[in-house]
Amino acid sequence: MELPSTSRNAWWHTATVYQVYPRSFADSNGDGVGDLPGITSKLEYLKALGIELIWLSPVYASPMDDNGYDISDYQAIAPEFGTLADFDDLVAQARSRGIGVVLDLVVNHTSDAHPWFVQSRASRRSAYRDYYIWRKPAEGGGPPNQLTSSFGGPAWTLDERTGEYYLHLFSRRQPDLNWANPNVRHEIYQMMNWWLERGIAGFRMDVIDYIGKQVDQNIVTDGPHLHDYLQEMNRATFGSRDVITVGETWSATPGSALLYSGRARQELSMVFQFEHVTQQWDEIYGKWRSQPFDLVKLKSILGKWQYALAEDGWNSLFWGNHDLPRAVSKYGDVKGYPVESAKMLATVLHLLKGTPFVYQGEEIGMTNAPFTKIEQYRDIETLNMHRLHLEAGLSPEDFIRGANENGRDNARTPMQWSAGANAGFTTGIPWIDVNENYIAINAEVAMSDEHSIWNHYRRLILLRKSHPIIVYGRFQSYLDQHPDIFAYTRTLGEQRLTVLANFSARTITLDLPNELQGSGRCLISNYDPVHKVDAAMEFRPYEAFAILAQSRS
Ligand code: TEU
Ligand code: CA
Repeated sequence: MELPSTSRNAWWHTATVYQVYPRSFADSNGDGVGDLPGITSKLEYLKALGIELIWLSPVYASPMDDNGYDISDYQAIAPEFGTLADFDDLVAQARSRGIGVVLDLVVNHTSDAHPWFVQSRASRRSAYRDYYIWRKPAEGGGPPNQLTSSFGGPAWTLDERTGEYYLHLFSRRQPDLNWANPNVRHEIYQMMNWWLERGIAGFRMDVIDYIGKQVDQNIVTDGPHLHDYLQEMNRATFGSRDVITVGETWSATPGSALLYSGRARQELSMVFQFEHVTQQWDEIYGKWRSQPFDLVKLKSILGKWQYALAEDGWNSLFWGNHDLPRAVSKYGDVKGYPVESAKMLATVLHLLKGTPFVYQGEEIGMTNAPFTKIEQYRDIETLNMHRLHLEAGLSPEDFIRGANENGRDNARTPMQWSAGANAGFTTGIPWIDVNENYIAINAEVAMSDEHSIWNHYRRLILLRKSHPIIVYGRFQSYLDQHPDIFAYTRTLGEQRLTVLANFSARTITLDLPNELQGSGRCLISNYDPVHKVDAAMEFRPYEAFAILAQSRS
């Protein structure tokens, strides 16, 4: 079969990636914290699901100010997660099951406990001073400029000892590295090679769109040297190896995504783009006051990305991760149609062109945990915002309501393995409360039920491996203005795949355009199989299905 030349020959085009948040995945020793041996013990589970890659959120040595996104030693494992031997064992055991391990590369910043920063702050003349971003106070005192931290407050902290401010775009315990310094870049590349030598399958790159920042011009994302650095990194590290790389880029546009993932450019395999996430945020309060869900907007954004990266570049596909609300809570219907809506969301996403990412627990329909008080939260972002928003006059109840919708911890509760104590996650006291719905929603129940969300994910993951049209077919959207129906086709050669989904809890009847009508083989559906699309179709609540047909040429 003739495949589009721009997207030929990458093994990860047919793979589905599973994100493990180690702290919450599986605890092997009863200390309440998930760990590497815990992950290794669940490889059979992931293999059964059809997963070929695991993206591990950070497991490096860390004071855990931001759950490991603050690294104090890039070449050591945090003791609570295990040892390097445990890591090597995980990689080997995963490989023997055809699963690769992708590490989270957090190199925009380190922990303030990293030896580089300890030396950097010791003196203005330290050899490491220029590893970070130091500036004199503004004239008349105060921070050098108005840049703010993602976790609230100024992005600058005054270090008394040397009388200068250092930059931290996240917590004050996450000082930003100075990528303009070639020594910094060189040390990072060496570290990356050290991990590549250990047999990892690639990197997910934390806020990688920040590394070209030019703080004196107030430029944080997409700085002038960003793509030079990525090309240099590619040449110095993974470029010669067959690995997968995905950049976390909140600022990405279809245009910049082509720079990151264009085939000829030798940068990354793909990026995570967040337009479909941030379209729901408030202009001033961001995610802490979200806007009502708008399917027309969502379709236009996802469609725009499908069209833009059709010939070159590559899309990532995801609904959730450890920073975002649970997909079914955000876009589905947890109260009325938890199973139907979770399957619908999976169907729509996994049949698009790109590489799908599943966030742990999504495959069993885990929901945002309903927290009632701030004491249940652990996340630095939520705790900081709580303080700031209450100071600004918000009521504690209103804050908790917003946090339940979009707080990171509500989607970071332990993986629900069984109906046993603590959902089978730990024999000890979990580091964060288990969602109380684990009796009904857990992996054990899900795997034994042919009609479960889990089995629906398993089928979708398998379909991608066996149907090139899902991997490479040309995307075309329909019914763009319809408020409830998501409709698109994929075409490849003589084949045509029609995907139709009802994003609402209502029964929707509508006249379908000619191009969507016809009959074929039902590849997947969340009600009974549908083999034929008629002019007048009735969609049940959250119904979604895909029909494969020979196209009319
Ligand atoms: O996230 C980047 C990031 O911008 C998020 O913090 C985001 O702004 C926030 O969750 C939305 O309110 C990455 C990691 O995925 C995240 O877990 C880390 O906290 C952050 O970088 C710092 O390393
Ligand atoms: Ca443990």
